[in-house]
Amino acid sequence: MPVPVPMPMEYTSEPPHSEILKVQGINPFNAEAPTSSLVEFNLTPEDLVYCRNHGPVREFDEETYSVTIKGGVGKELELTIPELKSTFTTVEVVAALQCAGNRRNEMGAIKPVSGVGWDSGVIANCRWGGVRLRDVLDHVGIQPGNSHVCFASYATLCQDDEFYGSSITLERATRLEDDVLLAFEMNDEPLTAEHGGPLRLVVPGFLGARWVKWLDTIIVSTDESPNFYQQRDYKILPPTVSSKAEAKALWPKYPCMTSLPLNSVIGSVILTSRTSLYVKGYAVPSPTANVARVEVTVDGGKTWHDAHITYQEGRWSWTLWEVDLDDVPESGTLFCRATDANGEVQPREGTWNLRGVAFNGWGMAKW
Ligand SMILES: Nc1nc2c(c(=O)[nH]1)N[C@H]1C(S)=C(S)[C@@H](COP(=O)(O)O)O[C@H]1N2
Ligand SMILES: [Mo]
Repeated sequence: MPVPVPMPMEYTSEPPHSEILKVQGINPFNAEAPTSSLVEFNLTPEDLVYCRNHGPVREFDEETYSVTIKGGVGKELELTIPELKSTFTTVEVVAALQCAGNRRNEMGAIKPVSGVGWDSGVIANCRWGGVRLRDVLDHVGIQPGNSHVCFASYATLCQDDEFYGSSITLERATRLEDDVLLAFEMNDEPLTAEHGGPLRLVVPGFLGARWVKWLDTIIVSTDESPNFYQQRDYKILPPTVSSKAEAKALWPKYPCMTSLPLNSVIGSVILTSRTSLYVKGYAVPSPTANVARVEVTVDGGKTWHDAHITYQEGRWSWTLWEVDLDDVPESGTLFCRATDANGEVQPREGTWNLRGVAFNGWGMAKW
């Protein structure tokens, strides 16, 4: 299949969306799951997987869909999904897909931020099935001097650019333990159009914006992707930058976001008696290790109670946790914090930034 002709920015032919998400916007469709529902499942069921779109959702036929790889040794290579499946080994990885704007509303409470007003439900923990990007790059051969792999979906126009794109370093793309996949399955089912089927990129640990949906082009390159979403968005600007006008000249000066930070969030609080609580939540890995411990406090951090970890699957999955608390006052404020396997602790405060990304202050809930 040649590079698909971009459709006009029209939303009339979208497949039906999940009806149990909290809708933040239609055209493009943006919706998140209630966090209290998310923490009920180890692997997030499809209907609870958030939707984050910068343009229309399009459906393609898996039999004829293809991805073109450019910048390897020799001619460019076009592979259909059936060819990807028959040429390379299919592998699976459990990884949390998380939008960089998860918890943006909490950062916005410090000072207004720009972006969709997300709570803590723009996250999904799924089992992704696909082929390793590393195997595909091995197959095409890498020219010396290249250092980035760029990804693009020309299939859908989007709000801020002619195509949707991202890039990661060649090192990240090829390290076996980083598990970067070209995925065609989610939770052991074919990947639906809503989540980028027939083919999307999976970059465990990295912000969702890099996980290009409806992936049709891969370019091995000396440079990062020039795409809007790589260069002029999804960056952590310093707290002194507080308007879009100020940000304009500064985008090129700051690095693109990669891994999301160590984080934990309270999903539900149930009063089990007048003086006891049952609390559940999730936590996500740090850039260097998965979560080893989650604690909660009802006295603002003076004393901490260890939560029981009920689920974790490998380096990239989220962690689910729960805790029973006795002798608590009638009402109050709960906080949670995560510690990773290297001893790094989630900070008390998240640092404010204009785009409201990567908020990871202690999780908070009142009862
Ligand atoms: N082609 C394309 N890929 C995309 C996007 C998009 O708008 N278009 N959104 C990105 C962002 S910001 C996120 S957080 C994830 C969301 O994936 P989901 O809708 O499957 O949850 O996809 C990423 N990949
Ligand atoms: Mo995102």
